[in-house]
Amino acid sequence: MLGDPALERHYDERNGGGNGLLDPKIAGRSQRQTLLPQDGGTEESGTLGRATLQAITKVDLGTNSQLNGPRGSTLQLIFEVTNFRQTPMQYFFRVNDELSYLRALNPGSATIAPDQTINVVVTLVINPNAEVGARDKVTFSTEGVDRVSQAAFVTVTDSTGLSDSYQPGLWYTYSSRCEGRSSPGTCAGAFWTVEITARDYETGLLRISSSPRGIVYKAPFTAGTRDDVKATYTASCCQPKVTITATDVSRNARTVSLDVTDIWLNEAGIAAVVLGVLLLIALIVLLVILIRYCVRRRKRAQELPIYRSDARGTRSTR
Ligand SMILES: [Ca+2]
Repeated sequence: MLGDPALERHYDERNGGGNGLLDPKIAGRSQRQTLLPQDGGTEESGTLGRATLQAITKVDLGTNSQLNGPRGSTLQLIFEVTNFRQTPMQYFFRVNDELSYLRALNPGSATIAPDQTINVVVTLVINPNAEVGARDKVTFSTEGVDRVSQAAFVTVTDSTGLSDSYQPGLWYTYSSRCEGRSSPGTCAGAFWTVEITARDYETGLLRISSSPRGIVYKAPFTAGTRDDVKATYTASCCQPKVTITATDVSRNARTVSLDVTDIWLNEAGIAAVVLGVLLLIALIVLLVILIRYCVRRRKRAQELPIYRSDARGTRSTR
């Protein structure tokens, strides 16, 4: 599926028809290679990327994108394209969808300076005869040195729209920490990694972002999905803090602030602490029983002379 023919003509006019975007061979290649840059990105952040963190192109869906609307409405999706390379790069953009709601793409190409982000606006008009609940899968991708794509589900709603006031779920686990390497003198050259999972049950997850940036998705996902979305964040031990935000299609956001130098216990550590507390409670109970026993014994010992004096017959008992 190569998208809306009108939109492709739009590309053709914009780019003078000479950039090869409409060449079926190139178009086919971009379909096949959709996954490669993202996979490469994950690998980079895990191995060689530890030194550079991210030397790739990244595409994110902007949080002000409109992923649902009633029949006949005009929606805009904003794709944020970032060039993480050290040099300016020229990119061509393309977009396709399944239900032919696409109307415009702006700009069709751009040169992005190092470490800069530009917004590419994709405009859709929902078919007036569309069924409520229909989902159009829109796939945006870059062409040029990197082929990176990001897909999104656009959902047709009734006139009241979708209601969702619940934040997405957000979970994390550290896969490496800066043990012994977190002080300013020892942090250089050491890295830490946290694995993130986010999920939104209502309108679906839009994106996971971080400050400072550096989130890498483990696999391509379609914005609006209700499945788990997994990502990784890796940073130098000299930068121990990060704020991670998961946002759903209705712009509900959940944020966690992490500091890798915080005291933290793994499962074995938690088990040891629980066992220690249980032992302490057992010890206290034992001590209380012992004290009560001793007190009773002493009481009985104090009462004994009275019995003795009784035995001498100074007083009669019973
Ligand atoms: Ca939600």
